[in-house]
Amino acid sequence: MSEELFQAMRQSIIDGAPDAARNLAETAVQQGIGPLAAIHDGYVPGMSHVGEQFAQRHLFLPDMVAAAEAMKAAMAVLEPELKRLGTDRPSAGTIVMGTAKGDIHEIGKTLVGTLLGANGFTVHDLGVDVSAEKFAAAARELRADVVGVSALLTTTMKWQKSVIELFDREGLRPQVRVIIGGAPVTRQWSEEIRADGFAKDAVSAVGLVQKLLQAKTVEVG
Ligand code: B12
Repeated sequence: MSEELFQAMRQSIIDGAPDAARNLAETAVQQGIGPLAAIHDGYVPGMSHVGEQFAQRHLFLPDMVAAAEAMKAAMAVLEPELKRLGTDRPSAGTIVMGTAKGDIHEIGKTLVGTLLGANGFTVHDLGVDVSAEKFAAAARELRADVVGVSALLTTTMKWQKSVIELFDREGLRPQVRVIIGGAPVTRQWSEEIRADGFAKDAVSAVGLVQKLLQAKTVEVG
C-alpha cells in the first residue's frame, strides 16, 4: 500500500509536479505514514533520479528546478509534521545551519535543521550562500554549540574547509563543533579538513550532534 504511495511520490518529483507532490504528502499524513519515511523512501529517490538524469544530460536545468519546486511543496506539508514529533523539552543545544558560499542548494540543509529542531535542539538557519565570516559571526553571537555546513557542489566543498580554517584562526573551535554534509561530501573529506563530524543524512546528523554534545558535557563536567 505505502509502496504504491512512495512510487507516486518519486514520480511527482520526476514530473516536477508540485500539486501532486503536495497531495501525496497530505495523503501520507492522513494515512499515518511517518514524514521521514515519506521523505526518504518517497521523495528523495525521485531527487536522486533527477540528479542522475541531469548528469547524463537526459534532463536539464529547468527539470531540476521543477523537481526542487515539487520537493518543496511536499516539504511544506511534511516539515510541520516533523516538528510536531518534537516535544517542549528544554533545548539540547544551539545549532547554526547553512549552505556554503556559492551554493544555493537548500533542501537537505533545511531537512537536517528541521529534524534537529524536532529532536530538541534550537536551530538557527542562515540560509544559502553563507560565507565563512557569516558562520563565525553567527556562532559567536548565538553561542552555538554546533555549526553545520552543507555543500552540494564539488566546487563549493572547499568553502567547508574555509569555515573550519577560520574557526581555528579565531579560536572558536573546539568550543564550537563544525560538522559537514551534502551529497558529494565523504568521511574522507571530513577527516582531511579536520571537521568535527560528518553525516550522510538527516537521521545520522541528529545522532552525530547528540554524540558530539554528550562528549562535550562529559569533557566540561
Ligand atoms: C534540486 C537540485 C538543484 C536545485 C536546488 C533547489 C533548492 N532550492 O535547493 C537547483 C535547480 C537550484 C540546482 C542548481 C544547480 N545544481 Co543542483 N541538484 C539538485 C539535486 C537534483 C537534488 C538536491 C537535493 O535537494 N537533494 C535532496 C536532499 C534531501 O538531499 P541532500 O541535499 O543530499 O541532503 C541530505 C544529505 O546530503 C545530508 N546533508 C545535507 N546537508 C547537510 C549538512 C550537514 C551539516 C549534515 C551533517 C548533513 C547534510 O542530509 C540531507 C538529508 O538527508 C542534486 C542531485 C543530487 N543527487 O544531489 C543536483 C546537483 C547537486 N546539482 C548539480 C549542479 C551541477 C547544479 C548547478 C551547477 C546546475 C547549473 N548548471 O546551473 C546549479 C548550481 C547552483 C548553485 N550555485 O548552487 C550537480 C552537482 C555536481 C557536482 N559534482 O558538483 C548535482 C549532483 C546533479 C548532477 N548529478 O549533476 N540544483
